[in-house]
Amino acid sequence: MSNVVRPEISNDWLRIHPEVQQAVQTGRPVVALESTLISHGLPWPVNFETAIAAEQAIRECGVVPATIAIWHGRPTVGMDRSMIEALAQRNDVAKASRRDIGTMMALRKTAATTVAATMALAKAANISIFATGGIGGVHHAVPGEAPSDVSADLIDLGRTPILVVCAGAKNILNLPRTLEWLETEGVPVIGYRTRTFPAFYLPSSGLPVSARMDSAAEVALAFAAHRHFGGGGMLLCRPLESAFALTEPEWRNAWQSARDAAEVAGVQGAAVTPFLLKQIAEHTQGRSLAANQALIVGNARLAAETAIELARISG
Ligand code: PSU
Ligand code: MN
Repeated sequence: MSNVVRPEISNDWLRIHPEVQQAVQTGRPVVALESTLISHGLPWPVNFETAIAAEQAIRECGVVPATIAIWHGRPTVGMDRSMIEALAQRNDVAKASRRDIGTMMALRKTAATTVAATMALAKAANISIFATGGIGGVHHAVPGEAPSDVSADLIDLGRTPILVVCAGAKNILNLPRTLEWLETEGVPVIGYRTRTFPAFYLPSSGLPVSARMDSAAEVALAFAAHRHFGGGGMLLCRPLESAFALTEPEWRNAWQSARDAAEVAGVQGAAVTPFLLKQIAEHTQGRSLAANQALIVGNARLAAETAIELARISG
Protein backbone atom coordinates (compact mmCIF):
# COMPACT_ATOMS: atom_id res chain seq x y z
CA MET A 1 0.00 0.00 0.00
CA SER A 2 1.29 3.44 -0.92
CA ASN A 3 2.31 6.13 1.54
CA VAL A 4 1.93 8.78 -1.11
CA VAL A 5 -0.83 11.18 -0.18
CA ARG A 6 -2.70 12.16 -3.30
CA PRO A 7 -4.04 15.71 -3.65
CA GLU A 8 -7.51 16.55 -2.41
CA ILE A 9 -9.97 16.81 -5.28
CA SER A 10 -13.26 17.63 -3.59
CA ASN A 11 -14.47 21.04 -4.77
CA ASP A 12 -17.65 22.97 -5.48
CA TRP A 13 -18.43 20.75 -8.45
CA LEU A 14 -17.75 17.43 -6.75
CA ARG A 15 -18.52 16.56 -3.16
CA ILE A 16 -16.57 13.59 -1.85
CA HIS A 17 -17.46 12.13 1.53
CA PRO A 18 -14.55 12.69 3.95
CA GLU A 19 -14.19 8.95 4.65
CA VAL A 20 -13.99 8.22 0.92
CA GLN A 21 -11.64 11.12 0.33
CA GLN A 22 -9.31 9.90 3.02
CA ALA A 23 -9.31 6.33 1.72
CA VAL A 24 -8.58 7.47 -1.84
CA GLN A 25 -5.78 9.79 -0.70
CA THR A 26 -4.06 7.08 1.29
CA GLY A 27 -4.45 4.37 -1.37
CA ARG A 28 -6.98 2.30 0.60
CA PRO A 29 -9.52 0.33 -1.44
CA VAL A 30 -12.84 2.01 -2.28
CA VAL A 31 -15.80 0.59 -4.21
CA ALA A 32 -18.31 2.93 -5.82
CA LEU A 33 -21.98 2.02 -6.23
CA GLU A 34 -24.40 3.13 -8.91
CA SER A 35 -27.70 4.77 -7.90
CA THR A 36 -30.11 4.36 -10.85
CA LEU A 37 -30.87 0.90 -9.55
CA ILE A 38 -31.98 2.55 -6.28
CA SER A 39 -34.24 5.23 -7.77
CA HIS A 40 -35.42 3.53 -10.97
CA GLY A 41 -34.48 -0.16 -10.87
CA LEU A 42 -36.12 -1.41 -7.69
CA PRO A 43 -39.26 -0.38 -5.76
CA TRP A 44 -39.37 0.93 -2.18
CA PRO A 45 -38.38 -0.50 0.31
CA VAL A 46 -36.37 -3.25 -1.46
CA ASN A 47 -34.28 -0.54 -3.12
CA PHE A 48 -33.23 1.03 0.18
CA GLU A 49 -32.54 -2.35 1.82
CA THR A 50 -30.46 -3.41 -1.19
CA ALA A 51 -28.42 -0.20 -1.28
CA ILE A 52 -27.62 -0.49 2.43
CA ALA A 53 -26.87 -4.24 2.19
CA ALA A 54 -24.47 -3.59 -0.71
CA GLU A 55 -22.60 -0.96 1.32
CA GLN A 56 -22.53 -3.32 4.29
CA ALA A 57 -21.08 -6.18 2.20
CA ILE A 58 -18.28 -3.87 1.07
CA ARG A 59 -17.55 -2.72 4.63
CA GLU A 60 -17.40 -6.34 5.83
CA CYS A 61 -14.44 -6.78 3.48
CA GLY A 62 -12.72 -3.79 5.08
CA VAL A 63 -13.35 -1.62 2.02
CA VAL A 64 -14.99 1.83 1.91
CA PRO A 65 -18.26 2.07 -0.08
CA ALA A 66 -19.14 5.20 -2.06
CA THR A 67 -22.65 5.44 -3.46
CA ILE A 68 -22.72 8.02 -6.26
CA ALA A 69 -25.55 10.36 -7.32
CA ILE A 70 -26.25 14.03 -8.03
CA TRP A 71 -27.64 15.71 -4.93
CA HIS A 72 -29.39 19.07 -5.45
CA GLY A 73 -27.22 19.73 -8.47
CA ARG A 74 -23.98 18.56 -6.89
CA PRO A 75 -22.25 15.36 -8.00
CA THR A 76 -21.71 13.46 -4.77
CA VAL A 77 -19.39 10.53 -4.18
CA GLY A 78 -20.29 8.80 -0.92
CA MET A 79 -23.92 9.43 0.03
CA ASP A 80 -24.90 9.16 3.68
CA ARG A 81 -27.78 6.97 4.82
CA SER A 82 -30.41 9.71 4.78
CA MET A 83 -29.48 10.70 1.22
CA ILE A 84 -29.72 7.06 0.09
CA GLU A 85 -33.10 6.83 1.79
CA ALA A 86 -34.28 9.93 -0.06
CA LEU A 87 -33.05 8.54 -3.40
CA ALA A 88 -34.98 5.35 -2.65
CA GLN A 89 -38.19 6.98 -1.45
CA ARG A 90 -38.71 10.14 -3.47
CA ASN A 91 -40.43 9.84 -6.81
CA ASP A 92 -39.01 13.04 -8.29
CA VAL A 93 -35.42 11.79 -8.67
CA ALA A 94 -34.20 12.16 -12.28
CA LYS A 95 -32.16 9.54 -14.15
CA ALA A 96 -28.81 10.96 -15.22
CA SER A 97 -26.75 9.30 -17.90
CA ARG A 98 -23.50 10.67 -19.33
CA ARG A 99 -25.03 13.59 -21.15
CA ASP A 100 -27.09 14.76 -18.19
CA ILE A 101 -24.43 15.52 -15.55
CA GLY A 102 -23.86 19.17 -16.49
CA THR A 103 -27.55 19.75 -17.08
CA MET A 104 -28.54 18.41 -13.67
CA MET A 105 -25.90 20.64 -12.08
CA ALA A 106 -27.11 23.78 -13.83
CA LEU A 107 -30.75 23.01 -13.00
CA ARG A 108 -29.87 21.99 -9.40
CA LYS A 109 -31.65 18.67 -9.72
CA THR A 110 -31.33 15.53 -7.66
CA ALA A 111 -30.56 12.62 -9.97
CA ALA A 112 -29.57 8.98 -9.77
CA THR A 113 -26.63 8.11 -12.02
CA THR A 114 -26.51 5.33 -14.61
CA VAL A 115 -23.43 3.18 -15.18
CA ALA A 116 -22.15 5.72 -17.73
CA ALA A 117 -22.59 8.72 -15.42
CA THR A 118 -21.30 6.83 -12.37
CA MET A 119 -18.14 5.93 -14.29
CA ALA A 120 -17.50 9.59 -15.06
CA LEU A 121 -17.97 10.67 -11.44
CA ALA A 122 -16.00 7.73 -10.00
CA LYS A 123 -13.11 8.64 -12.29
CA ALA A 124 -13.28 12.27 -11.19
CA ALA A 125 -12.95 11.03 -7.59
CA ASN A 126 -10.03 8.69 -8.47
CA ILE A 127 -12.04 5.53 -7.73
CA SER A 128 -11.38 2.69 -10.16
CA ILE A 129 -13.98 0.03 -9.31
CA PHE A 130 -17.71 0.05 -9.01
CA ALA A 131 -20.50 -2.45 -8.60
CA THR A 132 -23.92 -2.49 -10.19
CA GLY A 133 -26.66 -4.98 -11.11
CA GLY A 134 -26.71 -4.99 -14.89
CA ILE A 135 -25.32 -2.69 -17.55
CA GLY A 136 -27.35 -0.99 -20.25
CA GLY A 137 -26.86 -2.21 -23.82
CA VAL A 138 -28.36 -2.45 -27.26
CA HIS A 139 -32.15 -2.70 -27.15
CA HIS A 140 -34.11 -4.95 -29.48
CA ALA A 141 -35.12 -3.30 -32.71
CA VAL A 142 -38.62 -2.44 -33.72
CA PRO A 143 -39.48 -5.23 -36.23
CA GLY A 144 -38.11 -4.27 -39.63
CA GLU A 145 -35.76 -1.59 -38.28
CA ALA A 146 -32.12 -1.61 -37.16
CA PRO A 147 -31.65 -1.30 -33.35
CA SER A 148 -31.36 2.39 -32.56
CA ASP A 149 -31.57 2.55 -28.75
CA VAL A 150 -28.00 1.96 -27.58
CA SER A 151 -27.12 2.78 -23.98
CA ALA A 152 -24.37 5.36 -23.37
CA ASP A 153 -23.02 2.77 -20.91
CA LEU A 154 -21.35 0.96 -23.83
CA ILE A 155 -19.60 4.09 -25.10
CA ASP A 156 -18.41 5.14 -21.65
CA LEU A 157 -17.17 1.64 -20.89
CA GLY A 158 -15.01 2.06 -23.98
CA ARG A 159 -13.42 5.28 -22.84
CA THR A 160 -13.36 5.41 -19.04
CA PRO A 161 -10.75 3.31 -17.20
CA ILE A 162 -13.04 1.80 -14.58
CA LEU A 163 -13.69 -1.84 -13.65
CA VAL A 164 -17.43 -2.46 -13.51
CA VAL A 165 -18.67 -5.53 -11.63
CA CYS A 166 -22.07 -6.66 -12.88
CA ALA A 167 -24.33 -9.67 -13.49
CA GLY A 168 -24.08 -9.12 -17.24
CA ALA A 169 -27.15 -7.56 -18.76
CA LYS A 170 -30.80 -8.50 -18.84
CA ASN A 171 -32.02 -10.29 -21.87
CA ILE A 172 -34.59 -7.56 -22.28
CA LEU A 173 -31.64 -6.33 -24.37
CA ASN A 174 -30.18 -7.72 -27.55
CA LEU A 175 -27.25 -9.48 -25.86
CA PRO A 176 -25.35 -10.69 -28.96
CA ARG A 177 -25.31 -7.13 -30.30
CA THR A 178 -24.40 -5.74 -26.87
CA LEU A 179 -21.38 -8.04 -26.70
CA GLU A 180 -20.34 -7.13 -30.26
CA TRP A 181 -20.51 -3.47 -29.32
CA LEU A 182 -18.33 -4.05 -26.25
CA GLU A 183 -15.78 -5.81 -28.43
CA THR A 184 -15.71 -2.87 -30.84
CA GLU A 185 -15.23 -0.49 -27.91
CA GLY A 186 -12.28 -2.56 -26.68
CA VAL A 187 -13.92 -3.61 -23.42
CA PRO A 188 -12.73 -6.93 -21.93
CA VAL A 189 -15.72 -8.97 -20.74
CA ILE A 190 -14.46 -11.23 -17.98
CA GLY A 191 -16.58 -14.10 -16.68
CA TYR A 192 -16.03 -14.71 -12.99
CA ARG A 193 -15.77 -18.50 -12.71
CA THR A 194 -17.81 -18.82 -15.90
CA ARG A 195 -17.24 -18.93 -19.67
CA THR A 196 -20.58 -17.38 -20.54
CA PHE A 197 -22.03 -13.90 -20.21
CA PRO A 198 -24.61 -13.88 -17.40
CA ALA A 199 -28.11 -12.64 -18.20
CA PHE A 200 -28.92 -10.98 -14.87
CA TYR A 201 -31.82 -13.11 -13.51
CA LEU A 202 -30.44 -16.08 -15.45
CA PRO A 203 -26.91 -17.26 -14.62
CA SER A 204 -26.06 -17.70 -18.30
CA SER A 205 -27.03 -16.20 -21.65
CA GLY A 206 -25.16 -19.00 -23.41
CA LEU A 207 -22.98 -16.37 -25.13
CA PRO A 208 -19.21 -16.51 -24.61
CA VAL A 209 -17.26 -13.93 -22.57
CA SER A 210 -13.83 -12.78 -23.79
CA ALA A 211 -12.05 -14.58 -20.92
CA ARG A 212 -12.81 -16.56 -17.80
CA MET A 213 -11.02 -15.79 -14.52
CA ASP A 214 -11.31 -17.62 -11.23
CA SER A 215 -9.77 -15.20 -8.73
CA ALA A 216 -9.95 -11.52 -7.81
CA ALA A 217 -6.15 -11.37 -8.08
CA GLU A 218 -6.22 -12.37 -11.77
CA VAL A 219 -8.93 -9.82 -12.46
CA ALA A 220 -6.99 -7.04 -10.71
CA LEU A 221 -3.85 -7.82 -12.69
CA ALA A 222 -5.75 -7.93 -15.99
CA PHE A 223 -7.40 -4.59 -15.25
CA ALA A 224 -4.19 -2.88 -14.13
CA ALA A 225 -2.45 -4.05 -17.31
CA HIS A 226 -5.42 -3.11 -19.52
CA ARG A 227 -5.33 0.40 -18.06
CA HIS A 228 -1.55 0.63 -18.27
CA PHE A 229 -1.68 0.15 -22.03
CA GLY A 230 -4.33 2.80 -22.58
CA GLY A 231 -7.46 0.67 -22.23
CA GLY A 232 -10.74 2.04 -20.95
CA GLY A 233 -13.32 0.14 -18.96
CA MET A 234 -13.48 -3.55 -18.19
CA LEU A 235 -16.46 -5.68 -17.20
CA LEU A 236 -16.31 -8.35 -14.54
CA CYS A 237 -19.42 -10.51 -14.83
CA ARG A 238 -20.58 -12.59 -11.92
CA PRO A 239 -23.46 -15.05 -12.41
CA LEU A 240 -26.28 -15.05 -9.88
CA GLU A 241 -26.37 -18.11 -7.59
CA SER A 242 -28.86 -20.68 -8.89
CA ALA A 243 -30.88 -20.56 -5.63
CA PHE A 244 -32.00 -17.02 -6.55
CA ALA A 245 -32.09 -17.33 -10.33
CA LEU A 246 -35.35 -17.37 -12.28
CA THR A 247 -36.08 -20.42 -14.43
CA GLU A 248 -36.04 -20.02 -18.21
CA PRO A 249 -39.85 -20.41 -18.63
CA GLU A 250 -40.52 -18.10 -15.67
CA TRP A 251 -38.32 -15.50 -17.31
CA ARG A 252 -39.76 -15.98 -20.81
CA ASN A 253 -43.35 -15.51 -19.64
CA ALA A 254 -42.54 -12.41 -17.60
CA TRP A 255 -40.55 -10.87 -20.43
CA GLN A 256 -43.26 -11.53 -22.99
CA SER A 257 -45.90 -9.83 -20.83
CA ALA A 258 -43.60 -6.90 -20.02
CA ARG A 259 -42.83 -6.31 -23.69
CA ASP A 260 -46.49 -6.38 -24.64
CA ALA A 261 -47.31 -3.88 -21.89
CA ALA A 262 -44.49 -1.56 -23.02
CA GLU A 263 -45.78 -1.63 -26.58
CA VAL A 264 -49.32 -0.84 -25.47
CA ALA A 265 -48.09 2.00 -23.22
CA GLY A 266 -45.76 3.31 -25.94
CA VAL A 267 -42.82 3.93 -23.57
CA GLN A 268 -39.58 5.17 -25.11
CA GLY A 269 -36.03 6.31 -24.34
CA ALA A 270 -34.76 6.37 -20.75
CA ALA A 271 -38.16 5.24 -19.44
CA VAL A 272 -37.94 1.86 -21.19
CA THR A 273 -35.69 0.01 -18.72
CA PRO A 274 -37.53 1.12 -15.52
CA PHE A 275 -40.90 0.29 -17.10
CA LEU A 276 -39.86 -3.23 -18.11
CA LEU A 277 -38.33 -3.94 -14.69
CA LYS A 278 -41.54 -3.03 -12.91
CA GLN A 279 -43.58 -5.24 -15.19
CA ILE A 280 -41.22 -8.19 -14.69
CA ALA A 281 -41.42 -7.85 -10.89
CA GLU A 282 -45.22 -8.01 -11.10
CA HIS A 283 -45.20 -11.05 -13.35
CA THR A 284 -42.80 -13.03 -11.15
CA GLN A 285 -44.57 -12.17 -7.87
CA GLY A 286 -41.47 -10.43 -6.61
CA ARG A 287 -39.04 -13.29 -7.33
CA SER A 288 -37.20 -11.00 -9.71
CA LEU A 289 -36.72 -8.54 -6.83
CA ALA A 290 -35.14 -11.15 -4.55
CA ALA A 291 -32.87 -12.16 -7.43
CA ASN A 292 -32.00 -8.53 -8.12
CA GLN A 293 -31.09 -7.88 -4.50
CA ALA A 294 -28.95 -11.03 -4.23
CA LEU A 295 -26.98 -10.24 -7.35
CA ILE A 296 -26.29 -6.63 -6.41
CA VAL A 297 -25.01 -7.56 -2.94
CA GLY A 298 -22.91 -10.39 -4.39
CA ASN A 299 -21.44 -8.05 -7.01
CA ALA A 300 -20.60 -5.49 -4.31
CA ARG A 301 -18.70 -8.14 -2.33
CA LEU A 302 -16.75 -9.32 -5.38
CA ALA A 303 -15.94 -5.70 -6.24
CA ALA A 304 -14.56 -5.20 -2.72
CA GLU A 305 -12.39 -8.33 -2.97
CA THR A 306 -11.07 -7.11 -6.32
CA ALA A 307 -10.47 -3.59 -4.98
CA ILE A 308 -8.25 -5.07 -2.26
CA GLU A 309 -6.16 -6.89 -4.88
CA LEU A 310 -5.99 -3.81 -7.06
CA ALA A 311 -4.80 -1.65 -4.14
CA ARG A 312 -2.01 -4.20 -3.61
CA ILE A 313 -0.85 -3.94 -7.23
CA SER A 314 -1.20 -0.16 -7.49
CA GLY A 315 0.40 0.39 -4.08
N1 PSU B 1 -30.22 -2.61 -16.06
C1 PSU B 1 -30.94 -3.08 -15.03
N2 PSU B 1 -31.35 -2.24 -14.05
C2 PSU B 1 -31.06 -0.90 -14.10
C3 PSU B 1 -30.26 -0.44 -15.17
C4 PSU B 1 -29.88 -1.32 -16.13
O1 PSU B 1 -31.21 -4.26 -14.98
O2 PSU B 1 -31.47 -0.16 -13.21
C5 PSU B 1 -29.88 1.00 -15.22
C6 PSU B 1 -28.36 1.15 -15.04
O3 PSU B 1 -28.14 2.31 -14.26
C7 PSU B 1 -27.86 1.38 -16.43
C8 PSU B 1 -29.03 2.15 -17.04
O4 PSU B 1 -26.66 2.11 -16.47
O5 PSU B 1 -30.19 1.53 -16.50
C9 PSU B 1 -29.04 2.14 -18.53
O6 PSU B 1 -30.04 3.00 -18.97
P1 PSU B 1 -30.12 3.43 -20.51
O7 PSU B 1 -30.45 2.18 -21.27
O8 PSU B 1 -31.20 4.45 -20.55
O9 PSU B 1 -28.76 3.97 -20.86
MN1 MN C 1 -31.51 4.26 -24.09
